[in-house]
Amino acid sequence: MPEGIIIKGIGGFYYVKTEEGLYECKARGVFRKKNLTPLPGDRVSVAVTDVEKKKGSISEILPRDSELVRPAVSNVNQLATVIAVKSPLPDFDLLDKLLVSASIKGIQTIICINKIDLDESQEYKKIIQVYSAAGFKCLPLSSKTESGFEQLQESLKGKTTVFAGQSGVGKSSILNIIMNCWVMQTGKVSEKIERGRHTTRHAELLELEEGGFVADTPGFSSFELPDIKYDELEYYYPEFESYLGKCRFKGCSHISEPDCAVKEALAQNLIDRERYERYCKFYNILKQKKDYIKRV
Ligand SMILES: Nc1nc2c(ncn2[C@@H]2O[C@H](COP(=O)(O)OP(=O)(O)OP(=O)(O)O)[C@@H](O)[C@H]2O)c(=O)[nH]1
Ligand SMILES: [Mg+2]
Ligand SMILES: [Zn+2]
Repeated sequence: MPEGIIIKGIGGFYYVKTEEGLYECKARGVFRKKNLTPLPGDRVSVAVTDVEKKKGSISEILPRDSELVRPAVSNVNQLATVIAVKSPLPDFDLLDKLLVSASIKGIQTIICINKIDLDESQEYKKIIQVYSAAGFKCLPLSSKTESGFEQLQESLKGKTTVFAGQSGVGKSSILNIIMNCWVMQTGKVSEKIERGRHTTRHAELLELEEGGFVADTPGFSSFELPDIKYDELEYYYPEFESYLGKCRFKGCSHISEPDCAVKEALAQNLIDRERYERYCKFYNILKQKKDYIKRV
């Protein structure tokens, strides 16, 4: 029984890449009963029903290491968050939310800073400074001039990476370069809506020559932090790590308490102020949600 990875699912069919080629599979009813939907990224066993036509049915889904909801892909081990230095200007709220969400799921992240060809004053260097100091790997890119791609390809080898970020930052353009062909539609949102009105967007894993998979996602219109307890948010800021547990008060929120190690680090510019302010904002949002749930 061949084993493989689901690379996409469309209309009840799942396409499974195995060593013997690509199989078109149906899922067995047993999954429906268990309320288990096969996802791209799933490692599965295929019961072959037609060798010639490469058809079969999925007989088993191996345990998942991780599961993303948007897009629905399993076994993702890297999230490539994409921002553009310009056009559109970076949405740092969204970036930080994505970084926190990935960290909650135990998925490692990289930050792609695209469109550096438009960045005459080299603003991107400041972004790199802030985010590398916070502990993230940053890659400056231009899909126009194709610069920075060697380093990016190196970071993708052997992993399943999902690209995510605002609309128009160049996710699909980046993937087209990585895949060395026109696999993803790019361009202005308005044009895309015209062209793509009737095409549902399914996540599809694209296999890299050097091993590993990548997947594109449509740009976010809004993105909420996952429902975690507000007092856990601190764990998802790598730059806070060495200060946690060193504040005067147990359960310090690092917002209003005195003798706070995080705030001291902030005062010494060891923590970026804007990242910190977004932390405070997210903390308050999570706390309000919690208080609201308590009240009703
Ligand atoms: N100057 C410049 N333009 C770029 C670059 N990368 C992408 N673009 C342009 O930016 C526009 C948006 O690119 P896409 O790749 O469609 O962006 P996307 O992130 O996939 O957008 P959504 O699919 O809507 O989420 C297109 O017109 C691209 O040609 C770049 O590095 N430099
Ligand atoms: Mg796109
Ligand atoms: Zn504190």
